[in-house]
Amino acid sequence: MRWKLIVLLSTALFVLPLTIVAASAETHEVLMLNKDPNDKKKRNVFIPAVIRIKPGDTVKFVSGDKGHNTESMKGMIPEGAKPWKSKVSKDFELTFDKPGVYGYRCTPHYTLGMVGIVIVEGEGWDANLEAAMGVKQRGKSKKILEGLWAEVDNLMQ
Ligand SMILES: [Cu+2]
Repeated sequence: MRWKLIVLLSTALFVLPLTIVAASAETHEVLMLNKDPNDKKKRNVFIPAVIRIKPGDTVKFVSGDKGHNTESMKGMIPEGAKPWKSKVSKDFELTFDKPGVYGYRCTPHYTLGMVGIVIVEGEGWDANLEAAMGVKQRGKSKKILEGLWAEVDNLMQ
């Protein structure tokens, strides 16, 4: 029957692009660890600390060691983006839709320098960069973030 074929084809044409869009969104892992596996002197780290992803991608924060979490930092996420705060010692997944830079920290270890940055590609992704860089930091995070911003600069070229 010809109409069955037509129904089948139009369904395929409708479903196929949706499948492709869903399949192209990736999940990236960021480990929350007591020690940097590549430099044992660095304690309380997100690995990788800076990550560049596409809109619609998900970051899975993996509780590699207990005692850590992820929390967005005030003034360090794009306008209109939703702040987050995960539970300590738990994995946490977050999908990023809005282009821009997202600064985050581990709540218990912020002053010890446990901070990270997610960069989401897309139009206007540098709109909140200056504001995020200008946020005043305390403790060890001040110095750590200086290094991370240099990485961000490279990744946004
Ligand atoms: Cu921590």
